[in-house]
Amino acid sequence: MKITSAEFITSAVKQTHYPQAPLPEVAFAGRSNVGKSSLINTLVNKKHLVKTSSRPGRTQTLNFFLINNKVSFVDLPGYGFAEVPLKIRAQWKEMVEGYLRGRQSLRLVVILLDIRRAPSADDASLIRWLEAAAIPFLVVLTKADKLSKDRRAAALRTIGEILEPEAETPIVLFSAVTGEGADAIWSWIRAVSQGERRVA
Ligand SMILES: Nc1nc2c(ncn2[C@@H]2O[C@H](COP(=O)(O)OP(=O)(O)O)[C@@H](O)[C@H]2O)c(=O)[nH]1
Ligand SMILES: [Mg+2]
Repeated sequence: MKITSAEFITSAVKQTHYPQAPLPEVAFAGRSNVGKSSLINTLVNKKHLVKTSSRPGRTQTLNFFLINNKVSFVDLPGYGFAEVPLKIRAQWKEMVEGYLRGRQSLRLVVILLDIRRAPSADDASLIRWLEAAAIPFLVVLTKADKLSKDRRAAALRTIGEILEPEAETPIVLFSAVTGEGADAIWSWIRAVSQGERRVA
């Protein structure tokens, strides 16, 4: 994908602060430290559009970006960080579920999972929740460079079976180090940006 522009628009915690007149939107979700900022930066060919953090679990806002004046990206706050107190978790849930449910321009949620780990209860519950809300999603396995080809194939099978024993979940392998998978993710984004959102 040729990137002509990629810029930060705004941070928001509630609906009245979201950007208006929105373009087709893609949201990125995953547990803290999974590689979400690195994925977005790779997709837009910018090293520092989104801050990569050595202090995970800090960002508790929805961050909106405008790409090529055509599609909007939303960096959702990371979840599943053990030290986050219950009160903050409840706020996360309210903020993120409110966004996912209410955002008419949302076309796709990209769910990031670390290829080396089994999906957590939080990962699984997000996926079940999106299915129930009929919101399209794509699973991206991050940090693929950390595994050999054989171990990647095994991880792909195992994670696929855990997430969706019966149906086919779309899963893309990705590495921010090699850029592998970025084109495939852009193909999905392009496809959904052109279509209408499924309605529950
Ligand atoms: N080897 C490798 N490291 C990665 C990859 N993606 C992210 N990381 C590292 O994982 C850590 C967390 O990345 P970050 O993008 O900040 O994660 P976020 O908290 O989900 O936004 C950083 O140290 C990154 O350099 C990847 O594809 N390969
Ligand atoms: Mg981040």
